[in-house]
Amino acid sequence: MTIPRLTDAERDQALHDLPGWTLSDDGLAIEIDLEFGDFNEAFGFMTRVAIHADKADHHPEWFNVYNKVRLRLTTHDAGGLSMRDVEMAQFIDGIV
Ligand code: HBI
Repeated sequence: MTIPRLTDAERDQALHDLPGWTLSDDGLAIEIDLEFGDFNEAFGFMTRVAIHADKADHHPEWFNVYNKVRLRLTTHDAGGLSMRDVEMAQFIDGIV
């Protein structure tokens, strides 16, 4: 499925509107490091994101150790950032 990649201007605007998220070194993703009270809270967060991701058919790349979760959002089908990543980041910002 071809999903349009964000323009540089759209990318910059998205990052401006998503505090805490940063552009990856390769420029293809947005990333954030989150810290929760304990593993149970972290995994509960991951469960909510996983359910949303499956409904949205858009899945994060993530790493969890105890109460920390690192997320990377990119759109493989676009070869970089798309609105799907922005929407997923907005969802995440809304539940942390
Ligand atoms: N998740 N992050 C991400 N990027 C994608 O391009 C993507 C996905 N989840 C599912 C998906 N694409 C669908 O197109 C599957 O058919 C591959």
